[in-house]
Amino acid sequence: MGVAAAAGTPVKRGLWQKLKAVALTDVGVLVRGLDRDSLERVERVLLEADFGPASFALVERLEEVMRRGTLKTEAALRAWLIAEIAAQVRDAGVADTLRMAAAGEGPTVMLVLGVNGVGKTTQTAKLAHRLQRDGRRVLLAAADTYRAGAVEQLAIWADRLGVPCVTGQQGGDPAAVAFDAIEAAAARDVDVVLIDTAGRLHTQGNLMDELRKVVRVVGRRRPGAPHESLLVLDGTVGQNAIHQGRAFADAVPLTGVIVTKLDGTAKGGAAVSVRRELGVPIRFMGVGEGLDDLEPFDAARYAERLLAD
Ligand SMILES: Nc1nc2c(ncn2[C@@H]2O[C@H](COP(=O)(O)OP(=O)(O)OP(=O)(O)O)[C@@H](O)[C@H]2O)c(=O)[nH]1
Ligand SMILES: [Mg+2]
Repeated sequence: MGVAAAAGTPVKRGLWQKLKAVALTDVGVLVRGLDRDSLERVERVLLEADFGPASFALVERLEEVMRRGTLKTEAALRAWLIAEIAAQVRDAGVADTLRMAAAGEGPTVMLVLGVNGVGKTTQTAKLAHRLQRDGRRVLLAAADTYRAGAVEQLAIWADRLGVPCVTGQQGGDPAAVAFDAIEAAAARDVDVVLIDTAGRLHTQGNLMDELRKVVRVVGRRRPGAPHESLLVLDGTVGQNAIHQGRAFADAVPLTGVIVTKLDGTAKGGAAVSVRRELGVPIRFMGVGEGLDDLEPFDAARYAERLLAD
């Protein structure tokens, strides 16, 4: 195989390529089993891919199965790894059924939140698209009154989707926009209000307070709302996503997580820790910039993506 010879080349490699390079240094490996050094290198690759403590469990299991000599081909090793990683995240997700308000109760309210640039606005549009496909009438609320151009960005998506978009003034109160959006939804017989919020660092106390206020105001206007508070996490940022997640979960009762940018990343292992650390299920995976690039979270597909050949 001689994969190790290519180890120094500065090509952006996927996780499987990296694992192959450190584990399958020659054809004899699958027969002999992995030595200590190779196992340690595998562990390092997994840690770098943000698997966190799950890395140790994976390597332990790998050592065991290599010793038994049951993995005879590269393909078998890859399939084994996919199954193992899938098993690690299996309990991380739940079915993609979004909580909807009961019939006759008025609009369902969904809040999309997270730090800057993780993909909130894009996932809001993707969710709207998905709900529309299910026959729901959707309305978007541009509650990012903070960043210049944010309202316009959401309005463009609304235009493409052919759905109404409630906006406020730049610098205005996002809670007021959310309130107005629910009013508009009730008047127009809309099923779901999707509220896009401003990116905020989990360390910005005043902005986290602002988020709490949005939740409070929404809940007062519409008992039971928000029905969904979805935290968007960038799948490529690693363990830091967990710190962000914790701070948001402290501020707002989260109902689910959307992990984005899982397309073409050698990382993404952080999703393994999300469920365990936050106690919040992953609902969806963002796998691109288009409207259809939102998949219900599925452990096997997730593992397949991470170990794409
Ligand atoms: N590759 C990839 N890119 C994505 C995905 N989701 C969003 N993006 C891109 O990420 C960038 C940021 O997306 P936005 O939706 O504007 O992120 P945001 O969280 O709303 O950003 P702020 O409002 O500035 O906090 C854009 O270029 C998107 O096209 C995804 O699943 N995969
Ligand atoms: Mg945005």
